[in-house]
Amino acid sequence: MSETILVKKENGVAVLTLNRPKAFNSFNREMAFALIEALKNCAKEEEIRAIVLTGAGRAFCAGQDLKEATEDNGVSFEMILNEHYNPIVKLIRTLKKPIVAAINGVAAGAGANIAFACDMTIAKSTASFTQAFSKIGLVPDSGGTFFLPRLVGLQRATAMMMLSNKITAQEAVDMGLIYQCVEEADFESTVTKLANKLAKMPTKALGMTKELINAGLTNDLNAQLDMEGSYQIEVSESYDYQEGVNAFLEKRKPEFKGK
Ligand code: T3D
Repeated sequence: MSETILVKKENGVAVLTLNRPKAFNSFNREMAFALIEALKNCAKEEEIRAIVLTGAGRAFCAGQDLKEATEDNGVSFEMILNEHYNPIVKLIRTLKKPIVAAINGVAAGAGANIAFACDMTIAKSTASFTQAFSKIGLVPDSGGTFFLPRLVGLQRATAMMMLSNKITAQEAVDMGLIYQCVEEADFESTVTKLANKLAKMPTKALGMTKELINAGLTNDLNAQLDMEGSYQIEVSESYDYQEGVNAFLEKRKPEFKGK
């Protein structure tokens, strides 16, 4: 495994750390492929029931490595989009386990949009977000034009994407862009607590919830109600549903197995 992604597995949680701190964890081809591989492994490994995505050093991720993008290295924009960012965003959305983005510092360009594609995004109070694309004459990618208007509404999303202003972690929470903003001293413990909690929950139901949320972004109400119905019937046959109901009736804590 490439050193550009550090992988730590503990208590059912895989922590994936973007690890190119000198370049603010911007994506080169090696790191993009390593992240894809790490996400695919997390999807396959049954014992992994929650994932944390974070960055090493001062930044979360500054998006595309602009040095690599402008070198004469045979890597085209088409390859960068089709082989790096699009697969990463699709994997994040289709992986049937919760993914927490732990934003330790600035998240820019594709780095910001990858953070917004995660299931729950928690940022250090000193972290910030910027679309960045417009400042270098590009359009947003990595799902930004899909997720941002849905998260914060058309006006704010348009302003963010056209102006590329820096948004603080607290502003991001206030506008519904991310889940939580946490003081620096409490950041790691808050992320660990949330990830450990998610890893002990009924993973099958959480994965299916994620699929429903994905579908709800484009379905009409009838289609969504039908899908909820069939998923509820399916999940009612799971081990964890039996365990959840039994634990409730027996007034004890459930011990979910994730299936
Ligand atoms: O092929 C394609 O390009 C298509 C794909 C596009 C996807 C994208 O993500 S496009 C957007 C690319 N990202 C950006 O435009 C962001 C560029 N970076 C910045 O605007 C700023 O660095 C930040 C706002 C992220 C942080 O600002 P600040 O003042 O805290 O830090 P800094 O001093 O600008 O950067 C610190 C170091 O990180 C610096 O290295 P140095 O000079 O100390 O050796 C800087 O060069 C490096 N760095 C930051 N961003 C990138 C980067 N190196 C390479 N690529 C970067 N994107």
